[in-house]
Amino acid sequence: MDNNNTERKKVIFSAIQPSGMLTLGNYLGALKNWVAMQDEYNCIYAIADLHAITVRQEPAKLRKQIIETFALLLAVGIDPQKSLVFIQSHVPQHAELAWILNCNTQFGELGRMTQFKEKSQRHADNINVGLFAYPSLMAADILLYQADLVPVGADQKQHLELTRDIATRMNGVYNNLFTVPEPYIPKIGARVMSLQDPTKKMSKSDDNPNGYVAILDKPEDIMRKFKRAVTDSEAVVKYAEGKDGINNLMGIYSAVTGRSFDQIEAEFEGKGYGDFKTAVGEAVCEALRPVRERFDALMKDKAALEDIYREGAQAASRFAARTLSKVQKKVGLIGR
Ligand code: ATP
Ligand code: LTN
Repeated sequence: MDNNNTERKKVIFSAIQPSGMLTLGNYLGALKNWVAMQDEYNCIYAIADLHAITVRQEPAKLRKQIIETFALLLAVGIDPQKSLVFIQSHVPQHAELAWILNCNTQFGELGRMTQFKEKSQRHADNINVGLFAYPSLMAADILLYQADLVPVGADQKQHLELTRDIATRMNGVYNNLFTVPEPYIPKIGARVMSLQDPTKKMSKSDDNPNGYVAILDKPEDIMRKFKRAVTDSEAVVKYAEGKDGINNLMGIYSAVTGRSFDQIEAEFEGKGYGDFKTAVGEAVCEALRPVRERFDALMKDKAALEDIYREGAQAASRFAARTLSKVQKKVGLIGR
C-alpha cells in the first residue's frame, strides 16, 4: 500500500466470510465495487474466517474455502499493491481488540441484533458466545483501521450502527479513540436475485444450486442455470413491475455489459425469452471467464499465494497494532 498517499485518502474497510463459494450476487453486489474503489480510497479487505467459525464448520472444508476466497479476491482484481488484503485470523489484534470492545458492549445491545436472533433459530443446537459477540468482532475489524467508510449490504447495517454506537461511547469515555465509520452505498450497485425465486436475493447458502451462479461455475453450468431461470408468461423483454425474473435478468445483463435498460429492451424487441436468457448466460460466462482463469493460475502456485497473504497480514498488523496499543493504554492496560 502506498503510504505516502494514504493520509489524504479515506479508509475503506470491508470483509467477506469464507462460508461457501461466492456467487454472481457477491461479485456484482460487492466485489466489483471493492475493485473499483481501490484507486480512490485506501482499501482494506479481509477474509472474515473468525466470523465464519461462529457457526459449525468442517475444518478441512473451511481451510479450503479460506484459501479459495482469498484467491478469488485477487482473481476479481483486488490488487495487493494497491490495497491491504489479508486473512482476519492472521492479524491477532482483531481478537484482542474484540475482547476490549466486548467489555464495552452491553448484553442488551447484542441481544437485539436481528442476525443473532435469526441465526440462533437456525443453529439452535449451537448458540455459542461467539455468535452472540459476532458484532463486536466486526466492530474491532473496522475500528482497528480507523475506517471512514464501510461498504455493507442491508443485512449488515445494524451491525455497523452498533459499531458506531460502541465507537462513539468509547470516544466519550476514553477521549478520541476511534474514527466513527459511515456506511458506504456504492454508486453502482446491483442486487442480484435468485434465478429460481426472483423475489429472494441470490445466496450462496441457497439449498437449490440452480438459484445461484457461483463465480467459478463452469460455462455449461452457467448456461444451464440461466436457461432454467424463472421468468413470466408475457414473453416481452421489458423492465416492469411484477416481472421480477426478467427484471433480475435485465439487471444482471446490464451490470455485465454496461448497457442501459432501454438499450436492452431495444436489443430484444420481438425476440423471445429463450434468446434473451442465452444472451445473458453468454455475457455472464464472458465476464466470469477471466476471473476463473486467474483463479486457476493463482491456485496452481500456493507458495506465491501464501507470500501474498503473509505480507498482507504483516502490513495490516503494523497498522492495527497502533490502534490496539492506543486503546490498551487508554483503558488502563500497560502497553506491550
Ligand atoms: P449467505 O448467502 O451465506 O447469507 P451471502 O451470499 O448473502 O451469504 P455475505 O457474505 O453475507 O453473502 O455478503 C457478502 C457481500 O456480498 C455483502 O456485501 C452483500 O451485500 C453482498 N451480496 C451478497 N449477496 C448479494 C446479492 N444477491 N446481490 C447483491 N449483493 C450481494
Ligand atoms: N459480517 C460480514 C462480514 C464482515 C464485515 C466486517 C463486513 C466481517 N467483518 C467488517 C464489513 C466490515 C458479512 O457476513 N457479510
